[in-house]
Order: sequence, then structure tokens, then C-alpha cells
Amino acid sequence: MSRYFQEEIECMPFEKIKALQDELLPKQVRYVWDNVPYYRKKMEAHGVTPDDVKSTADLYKLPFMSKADLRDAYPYGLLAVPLKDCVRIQSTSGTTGKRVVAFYTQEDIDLWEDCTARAIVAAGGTADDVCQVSYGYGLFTGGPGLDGGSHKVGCLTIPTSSGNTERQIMFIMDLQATILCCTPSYAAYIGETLKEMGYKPEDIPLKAGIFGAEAWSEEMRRDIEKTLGIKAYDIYGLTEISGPGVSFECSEQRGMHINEDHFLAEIIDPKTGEVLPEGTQGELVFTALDKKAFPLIRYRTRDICTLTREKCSCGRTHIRMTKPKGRSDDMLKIRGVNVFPSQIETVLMNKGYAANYQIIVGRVNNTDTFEVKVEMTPDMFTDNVGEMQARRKVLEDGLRSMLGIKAKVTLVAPKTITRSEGKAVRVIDNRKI
Ligand code: DLL
Repeated sequence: MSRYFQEEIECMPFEKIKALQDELLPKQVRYVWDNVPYYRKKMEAHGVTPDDVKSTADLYKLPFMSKADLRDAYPYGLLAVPLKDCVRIQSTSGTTGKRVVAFYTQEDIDLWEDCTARAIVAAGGTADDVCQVSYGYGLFTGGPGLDGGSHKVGCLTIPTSSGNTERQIMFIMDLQATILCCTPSYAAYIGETLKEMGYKPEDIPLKAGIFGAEAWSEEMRRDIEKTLGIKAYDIYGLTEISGPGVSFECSEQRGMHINEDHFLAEIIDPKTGEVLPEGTQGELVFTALDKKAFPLIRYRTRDICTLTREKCSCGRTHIRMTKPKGRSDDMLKIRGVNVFPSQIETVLMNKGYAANYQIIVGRVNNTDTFEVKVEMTPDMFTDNVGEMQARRKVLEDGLRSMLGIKAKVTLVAPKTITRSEGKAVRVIDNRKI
């Protein structure tokens, strides 16, 4: 068994996990208070000092951090070590222009790569595997994160980065890649291209995929698994907290285990900030328990999911999070109704379409317009008007029953919606509000 199945940590009894977190949290709060004046001011304004935090039971007393804090403190305001101790930055585009820049010491990078190594091992990876990393390399954490984990597991790593799909396929086939790491939308595109090139699932050497960085539905998972002849594992993470590997799926494929020796998770009501009991859906909040350079406490992710500590047959005891439905800031409010792109994806895929769609929202005479552009698969494509109308109606009915509001469906010819090599852009919101 690989040394990156860290059984003594990953399968710790709950009481031990709790004891570890109870020990780490007060230390980390004191560390941040001592080293990050921005956070110290925030705590003072909130009327709390490190003396008030004796265990995880006191977590609720601490103020939240959000993207707004990262923007205010940009670029160095949240750094807890001298810049000379940092060895790397990673970055992600912020929603309002300013980028989020996260800093890492070598220790932070080791911690992060341990997490992605655990994810690769949970997907069945060993030193015998050939792991193709088709997430973008560079400022995005996907490429560097999985690359580091793949090295730690001892896989032969193919650092293709994203893009140039024909070259991706050449390496998969010529070097007999067994594990593919990329966004689910790019995996679907690679699968579609392989199929067009005449490859059947049994011709493709891949056995597993580690796909994340964006919301994807169970239906999309099944579709990718079928096309590539693999088992597809979800992986979650965010730059602010380290990158991919904050949580990952095991062979059960029923939620992602959060690496609780490093990250403490809570679910809160996004409106009131109230901490919600296990099993309730809400916004995921993370505290990094032992990061050095960029140690965030109670960071609001905006991701909506639920947590469960139900026993997992893989033996891991770390708490599991459900697939995030999408970010609360990706959620569309259309005619007053909350709509997640992933709900639309579920309807389309259940009706036999691939995940090639676009959601276009606008506003005419103070009323929201809502159109879903859906690409037909080549075998559906026809110029028979009656058949097209019937197809459209099936989708419109399905969307209405899923969402409770009417959408206009436009069917478009195969290959007319731009494919994504990284995170897919599914929503075009033309409302200027
Ligand atoms: O996307 C890190 C990552 C890279 C995760 C590769 C997995 C694989 P950011 O660019 O900072 O980091 O974006 C983080 O992406 O808050 C979620 O909204 C979304 N996200 C990440 N993983 C998943 C997932 C990387 N498995 C933001 N399912 C997060 C749904 C995900 N959403």
C-alpha cells in the first residue's frame, strides 16, 4: 500500500480527529493573531482574543473571512511569514477584477501535495501508474497541485497542461496513460474527440479520472465514465485554502472526504452566518489548521453543500462533503427563482444530451428572459421540424418541472457550442442589474 494512503490519519477514530483539531485550532488562532495584523484587528473589532479560543467548540466566536478581505488585504496583508520564507504564489481571478494571490512556504506546498497524493491513491493510483495532468499549469492551482501529488505517489507524470486536445490524446495512447486529471468539462471534450477518432472505451488505456475545479452532475460523471471506460473521481479545493485536494472522493464515490487533519469545515446559513447542524445544506466555511504563509480562518467559500460523518465503507473517517451544487454566487436568480446550472445539466443529460449547453439570461420590459441553448448530438440532428419541436418540448417540460419556471430551449447543431479546456463558462447574464 502506498505511503500516501495515510491510514493512521485518514482512518482515525472521530474522537482522535476532534482531539487533534482541538489542539491545532487554538495554536493556529494565536499564530495568526501574532503574525497577521489585519486579522488581529478583525478579531479585536469582533471582541475576541486567542484566550477565548480553547478548542473547536469556540470556533463560532471568531469572525468570518471572505473574498472582500482578500481584496482589502491584497497583496501582502494576510501574509503570516516574512516574504523571504515564501517559495511560491498561486492565483485565481477574482469576481470583481482583483486577483486572489495565495502564498506558500515549502512546508505549505508539502502539505498541499500530500493532500493531492491522498486523492490520487484514493482513485487507485500507485507508483505503477502513468498520470496525465491536463489541468492548466501556472497561476491556476490545478496543474501544479496534481503534479506534486503524482510525484509523491511515484506515478510517471505527464505534465501536458490543458489544451491541444490532439496532443493530449497522442500522449494518452502512446504513453498508455492510466489516470487523467483535468476539469470534467475538458474530460468530456477529450472523450468526445477520442470517440470521433474511432476509439472505443476498451481501446483507451485510462482506468481513472480525477476531475474537479467546477460543478458537475452525476449524469455527467456517468457519461464520462462510459465514453472513456474509467471510474471518475471528484476532487475539490480552492486557491485560498491551498488548491485541489482539500477534499477528494474514494472508491465509494459518495461525497468527498475533507482532509480534516489540515482543514476544519463548517456549514453556515449564508444569510445569517449561523452554524448549521451536520446534514443541513448551506455554505461551506474552512479554517486552515496548520498552514504557515497564508493561514485563513473561517473563510467563506460561497460553495453550497452538506457534510456527513456517516460511516464510509472505504475505511476513511474524515467527514464527507457532497458535490457542491455550484457557488452561491453562480446561482442565478431568474424571475425570483434560484437556479443552479447543475440542475439544468441534470435535465439535459437525463434526456440523452451531452453537457454542451449555454444559459442566456436577459431582461426585457422588466421581466427576465431565460434561454437554454442545447447542442444536439450527431445522431439527434435532423431537419424534420416536427421532430425538433417535439425534442424542444420534452426539454422545456423537464426544465419546468425541475426549476418551476419556464425556459426557452433552442436546439443547435452539433459542435456549435465552444468546448472548454479548463473551467467551462456556461452562463451569459446580459441583465445589467
Ligand atoms: O479550482 C482548485 C482545483 C483545481 C480543484 C483542480 C479541483 C481540481 P479555484 O480556481 O480557486 O481553485 O476555484 C475554487 O472552484 O470554491 C468551487 O466553487 C469550485 N470547485 C473546485 N472544485 C470543485 C468541485 C480550484 N469538485 C472554486 N466541484 C471552489 C464543484 C468545485 N466545484
